Amino acid sequence: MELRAARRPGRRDSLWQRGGRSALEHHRPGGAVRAVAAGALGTGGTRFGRFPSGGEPRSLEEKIEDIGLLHALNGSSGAISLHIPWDIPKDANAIKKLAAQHGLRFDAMNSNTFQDQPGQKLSYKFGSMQHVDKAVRKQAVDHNIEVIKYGKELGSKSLSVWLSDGSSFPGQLNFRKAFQNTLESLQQVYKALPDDWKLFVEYKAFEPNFYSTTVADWGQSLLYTSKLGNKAYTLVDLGHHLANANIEQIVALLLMEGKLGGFHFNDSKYGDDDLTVGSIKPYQLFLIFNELVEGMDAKKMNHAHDLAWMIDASHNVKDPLEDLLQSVEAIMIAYAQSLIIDRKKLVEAQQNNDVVTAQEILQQAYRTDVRPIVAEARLRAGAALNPLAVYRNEKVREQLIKERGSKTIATGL
Ligand code: RM4
Ligand code: MN
Ligand code: MN
Repeated sequence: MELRAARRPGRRDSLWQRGGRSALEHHRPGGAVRAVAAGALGTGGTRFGRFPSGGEPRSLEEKIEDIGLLHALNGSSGAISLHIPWDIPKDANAIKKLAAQHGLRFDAMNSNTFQDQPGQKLSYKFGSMQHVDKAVRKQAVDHNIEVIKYGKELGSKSLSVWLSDGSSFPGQLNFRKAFQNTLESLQQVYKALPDDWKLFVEYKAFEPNFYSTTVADWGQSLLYTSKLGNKAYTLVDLGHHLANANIEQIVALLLMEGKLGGFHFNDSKYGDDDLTVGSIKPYQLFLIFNELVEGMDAKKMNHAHDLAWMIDASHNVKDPLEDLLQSVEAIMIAYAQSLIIDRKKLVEAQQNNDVVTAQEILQQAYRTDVRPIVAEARLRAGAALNPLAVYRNEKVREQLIKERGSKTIATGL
């Protein structure tokens, strides 16, 4: 693999004079990742502190510029997923125009009823859509409807709902009532959803509540999305499972049911760590893509468009943009590896209960170094052969710090 950084063919200008060609021209067939959660562009923190790397985006406009830069470098980051109220577009038309200049579209809109905002009337301390008080539930529903309104203005086609609702101690909550309240609230949001939109219901096993979560796992999410209707789908965030959960099996069954909406990619060792995709369990990522490719092909789905491919990560010690480049690369590698699995032989081996051959087939693909072909495909699509090297050689972070300052803090977690 050629490690030397390559620019787009025929481009002599620095990445900083990005006039002219829009990154949209460089569509990658089957290109995997389209969206990056807008919260993922700053340095994340823990409750112990935050160590910003400087030059963080100070506004939605600057977040869009950052993702535009990623997209120009890797040709596979062509959408942005906004959080409201962290990323309220003040002038939707101007924001849309700016995004289009960078070849970006708006993927799922995210609502936020897990934090209290300044000036908010009622508190979400004891939940939002599950709340025992109808007025709190209504406030949460209204917020989601407002998020849909922002999304419509931007041309988004989906809403992601992640609820932190749950309980921290036994006895705090009636599980059945909490479920029913949440379902009723979601039903009202669903009613406000345009016909060509999708509603994603994200699940998470624990945190910030530590005894129960009202949408805790894929079964519970599927229960909600099945009751809601065919515009509702389950969203899988890789870090939201209990340890050692078989995520690839979850993915296979959700796909089978036509209920898989998409992903929040990240990686984890212990919990919702939000680490760089593929940094801890790359084989698991490959096995997930194995199920995805097999399952999407069985349903004749479009790899690029029929699911939402988003990254939901937090960067405590790395430059967020470098981290995101690594994440997208890990996804492209796992995707490419899953495309070279000898499916015919695998079916045969399964049919013959030949466990050894089945394992050999998967590992043959997993152990193939597809990095050169992923890089070549990226180059041919007009992006950089080695995005990370270009980013470093062009001293992008240094330029961002010069432009924006060293103490800027992006909205998000
Ligand atoms: C949650 C979940 C959501 C994300 C928030 C900030 O753990 O992953 O998707 O928007 O964090
Ligand atoms: Mn998530
Ligand atoms: Mn999370």
